[in-house]
Amino acid sequence: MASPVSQSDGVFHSVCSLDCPDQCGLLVHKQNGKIVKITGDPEHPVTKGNICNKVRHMTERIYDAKRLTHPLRRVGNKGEGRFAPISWEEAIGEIAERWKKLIAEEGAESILPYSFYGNMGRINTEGMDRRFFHRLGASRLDRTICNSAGNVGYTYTMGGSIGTDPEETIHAKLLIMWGINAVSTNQHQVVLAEQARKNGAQVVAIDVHKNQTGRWADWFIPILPGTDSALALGMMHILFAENLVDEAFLQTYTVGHEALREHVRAYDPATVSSITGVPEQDLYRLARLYGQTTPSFIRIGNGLQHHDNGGMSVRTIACLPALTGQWQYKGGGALKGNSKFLEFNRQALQRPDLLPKQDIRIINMNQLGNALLSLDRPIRSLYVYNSNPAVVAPETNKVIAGLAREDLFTVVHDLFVTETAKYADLVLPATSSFENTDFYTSYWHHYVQIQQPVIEPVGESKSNTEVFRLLAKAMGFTEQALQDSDEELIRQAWEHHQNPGLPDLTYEQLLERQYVKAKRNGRLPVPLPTPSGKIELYSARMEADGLPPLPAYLPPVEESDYPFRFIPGPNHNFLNSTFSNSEKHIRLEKEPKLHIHASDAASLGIVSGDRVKVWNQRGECYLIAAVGENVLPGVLVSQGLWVDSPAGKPFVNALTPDRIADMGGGATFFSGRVAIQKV
Ligand SMILES: Nc1nc2c(c(=O)[nH]1)N[C@H]1C(S)=C(S)[C@@H](COP(=O)(O)OP(=O)(O)OC[C@H]3O[C@@H](n4cnc5c(=O)[nH]c(N)nc54)[C@H](O)[C@@H]3O)O[C@H]1N2
Ligand SMILES: Nc1nc2c(c(=O)[nH]1)N[C@H]1C(S)=C(S)[C@@H](COP(=O)(O)OP(=O)(O)OC[C@H]3O[C@@H](n4cnc5c(=O)[nH]c(N)nc54)[C@H](O)[C@@H]3O)O[C@H]1N2
Ligand code: SF4
Ligand SMILES: [Mo]
Repeated sequence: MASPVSQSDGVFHSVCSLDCPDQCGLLVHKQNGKIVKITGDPEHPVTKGNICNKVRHMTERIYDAKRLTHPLRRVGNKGEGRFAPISWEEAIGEIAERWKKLIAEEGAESILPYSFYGNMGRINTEGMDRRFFHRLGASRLDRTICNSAGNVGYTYTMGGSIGTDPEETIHAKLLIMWGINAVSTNQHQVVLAEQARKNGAQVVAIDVHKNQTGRWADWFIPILPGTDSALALGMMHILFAENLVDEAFLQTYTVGHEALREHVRAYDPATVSSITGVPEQDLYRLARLYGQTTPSFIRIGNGLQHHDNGGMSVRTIACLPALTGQWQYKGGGALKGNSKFLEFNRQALQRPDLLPKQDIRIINMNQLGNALLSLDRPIRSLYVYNSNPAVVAPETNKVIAGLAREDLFTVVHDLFVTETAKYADLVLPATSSFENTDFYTSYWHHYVQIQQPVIEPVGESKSNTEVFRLLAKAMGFTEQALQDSDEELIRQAWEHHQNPGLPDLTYEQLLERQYVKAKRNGRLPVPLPTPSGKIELYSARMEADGLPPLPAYLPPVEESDYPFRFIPGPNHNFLNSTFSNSEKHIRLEKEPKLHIHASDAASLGIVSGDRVKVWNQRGECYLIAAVGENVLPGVLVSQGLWVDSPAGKPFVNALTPDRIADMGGGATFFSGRVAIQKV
């Protein structure tokens, strides 16, 4: 069959490359060699032809006049965004020359890659790049900005990213959306929940903000930020006290249930209510509803783990389904992530054997500002791809001060001149995923998909894999692994992968079948990959790691006396900072709002629509007040990583802490405190 790129007209299978759990199947419509429309693929078993507004408008982004088409060299000051076009030969030549000199003078660890999942394609985000930087011997980046704390927390309990098959959640009778704004961030979970609802299921949302998801739920439970583990422990207290637990399941499939039963006596409803702000009668109602409804499903979101104690919150909530034995029932259980089912051969793809030595320093991406400003052995060159740290990383002012260093040689590879790219010495144009070959594995559903290029690269843009092949050549690296083609990379990722759920997956099958589902070894795949093979309510591994072995409530860090807790989350029409430069998406969002409780607003003389300054010891930003009852008193919530606003600088991460969470080196975006005033 001819490849889509060689056909000027037609409709082609594709996959959404954005960092979104749904990982939708797409259809790309082509006319006269150009993409004219993107729709959902009705044949995708989970997403079934529905896609979000963001991607329905994706054609405009692919052909956006602002899109980069040539490499650029900076001609203005750092941050000014003035550039002149250069050739790829010049760009690659200059990078190689600068890096060779740096390596000779200061060692390869003076170079730092910085990337995340602006594109979820595996070979372009964690394939050829890893091989290249391993071989280079550059400082290593700990990619912790998203879900590290929660993943580690969940793994202590369950052994890995092993959750309910979302397709089965249509059978649940109770669905708890816990710290997830699913209407915006996991819309197909909402579609599945709606199906369950038609069969009589109830939906509960537990959140610090009554947003789209809270309004959709049957019952919205507002909670104070960072107190979720206390709520879960309070539920456990009632479940044990009222004999709403499944003793047989606890005996067979868990360790530590006796110790947990004793331990949760301390979390009595009065104590838990005072910590969480959830009234005692609501706590009883929730615990009884959970204890008396089967199957019940908890969708654990990312928001509740962006706190100092986020790992423990997820670790604790992950224990709940075991108490009532929910893992036995179709649609029961919990889901934080499901990547374990789609594991491929990471070693073969990433080739850690190319590292020149094992003890290369590792830098936590949440502390980029510190890394650029205060390391004894300084970073002299930064290479950014698939990410926009000037907007998405915490402590923006430190990050910007670092990026502004005259002695830092910065290269940014992106589709646009992002805020980060404005500080680059060289900017390289990236292809969109529709111009690439790659494979995609969801972290929510169980399908792997392949993407073949649908159009030729726009302008002179190049994919990440292609740029790293060019850089490897220019550096004089002769390993074949650094010249392997995209197809070879995909083949290697699926050879000897030891994933029993995808026994003999080949490149050809991926092409032919389009949507390949991993098989699960049962609802609760026992033995679990925990040390005991069981669900670990008591975790000896946590104890060895210096953490409380039983679930616990550890209060959030009180970093200052500023009066408000500040939760700056993502919004509906952007994808992190992606689309924040698009007129259409900005229009849909209208303005960067700050949600404040009516009582707080009244005492500060603020009404809806007022421009407010929000500040703390780290910085300031300007937002538009939205007064109401959508947040608890003492809590402020904004949505979206904005880059431009008529209200003034909207960079919320100027206020967020770069403290590291309790587990996994995770981010603590939502554990900061701020003050506000009307301007
Ligand atoms: N439209 C859209 N979709 C996206 C994204 C996007 O930017 N826009 N981003 C993508 C990415 S990278 C990710 S990681 C996911 C994130 O998507 P989600 O998993 O939904 O995570 P967040 O939106 O960060 O936060 C979820 C909710 O947690 C709440 N929250 C904050 N702190 C607490 C707390 O202490 N307790 C409780 N119970 N709730 C709390 C917030 O108010 C928010 O409603 O979405 C992905 N999908
Ligand atoms: N305040 C606050 N900050 C947050 C969050 C929050 O909730 N609140 N969420 C955090 C979370 S969960 C995450 S995951 C991070 C996400 O942070 P990032 O990973 O930085 O995500 P984006 O802002 O979407 O930026 C991705 C960039 O990659 C580029 N890109 C896309 N495809 C390609 C490609 O193929 N090649 C190259 N070279 N570039 C490409 C895009 O154009 C875009 O500029 O943000 C974090 N920051
Ligand atoms: S962003 Fe998410 S919901 Fe939208 S098309 Fe992509 S995968 Fe689907
Ligand atoms: Mo994320």
